[in-house]
Amino acid sequence: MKILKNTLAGLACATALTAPALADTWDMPMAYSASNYHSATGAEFAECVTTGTGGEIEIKTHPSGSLFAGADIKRAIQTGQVPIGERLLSGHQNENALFGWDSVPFLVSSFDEHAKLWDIAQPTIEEVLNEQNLHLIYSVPWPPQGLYFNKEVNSVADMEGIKFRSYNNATARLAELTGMAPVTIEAAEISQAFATGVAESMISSGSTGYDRKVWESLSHFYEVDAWLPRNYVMVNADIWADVSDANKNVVNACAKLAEYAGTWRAKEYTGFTLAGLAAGGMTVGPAGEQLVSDLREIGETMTAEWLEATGEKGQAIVDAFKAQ
Ligand code: PCA
Repeated sequence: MKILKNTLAGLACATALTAPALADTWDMPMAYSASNYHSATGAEFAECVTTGTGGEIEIKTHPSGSLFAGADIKRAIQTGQVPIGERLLSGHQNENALFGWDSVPFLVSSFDEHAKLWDIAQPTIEEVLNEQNLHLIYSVPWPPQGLYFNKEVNSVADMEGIKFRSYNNATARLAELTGMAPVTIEAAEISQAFATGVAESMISSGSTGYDRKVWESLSHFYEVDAWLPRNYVMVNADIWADVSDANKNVVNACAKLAEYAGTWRAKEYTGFTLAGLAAGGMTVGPAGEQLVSDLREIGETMTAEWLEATGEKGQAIVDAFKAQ
C-alpha cells in the first residue's frame, strides 16, 4: 500500500510538472459537529469546488474542531496556516466590536429580520475582514438563540450563581448582567461540560443543544429568540488573490449555493431540533413574561454598550435597519 502511495505521489509530481495548473489541497477547519447543518453545507461546498475546479482546488473539511478549535480558526486562516475555514465571527468582538452585530439582543428575532440586518451589515463586516487579510466566501445563520437550564427559571433572579457556558463576548456579558458565572466552552465540548457540572446553562440554538444531546443533563429550553448569530467561511486574502479567475468563479458559485442551502437548512432545523429536545425529555416553550421583561432590560444595556463600542459604524447599521 505504501509503495503504491509513493508511486502515485511520484506520478502526481511528474504530471504536475507538465500540467497547466497544480492541484492544491485546501484544508478547511470547522468547529461544529459533522452532523450539524453548517458542517454538512461545508462538506457540499467542498465537493462543489473540488468538482468544479476539476480538482485544481481540492477542499477537505475538518469538522468538530478536529484541526483547529473554534477560537483558533480565524487566526489560522489569517496567518495562512490553512487557506480557508469557518468561524463564528461574534467570537472575535474583542478584536473589533463590529463582529458582534449579530449578537445585539432583541434587535431581530426571526430569520427574515436577521437577513435584512445582514444585508445592511455585510459590507461593513467584509471591510473589517479585508483589513485582517481575510476574504468572505459565504455565511450561514444559526437559529434564534434561547436559554437552556437544568431547572425551571421564571425570572433573572432565578439565574443567580448558575454556571453559564458562553461562546462570545455578548453571551459572557449576558451572564454577568444576570448574576451568572460565565465559562467559555466550545460547542464541541459542551456535552461533557454539562455532564460534569462545569456548566449548568447556556444560550444557544435548539440546533446546538440537539447536536450535543443536552437533554442528558439539562431540563429546560426557553425560546427567547434573543438574536441569530452567523458562521462565516473565510479565505486568506493573499491565497485568494492567487486563485485564477476561472476558479474564483467556481468558488463563488459554490458559495452562493452553500449560503442558500445552509440558510434553508437553518430554518428547517429550527423546528426539527426543538421537537428533538422535547422528545429527549426537555420542557421546551416560550419564556414567561417576567423572564422576557427582565431579559429585555438587560438587552437594552447590552445594546447601549455595543453602540458605544462600535461608534458611528454600529449606529449606522442599527439606524439603517430601523429605517426600513
Ligand atoms: N450554536 C453555536 C453558536 C450559536 C449556536 O446556536 C454555539 O452554541 O456554540
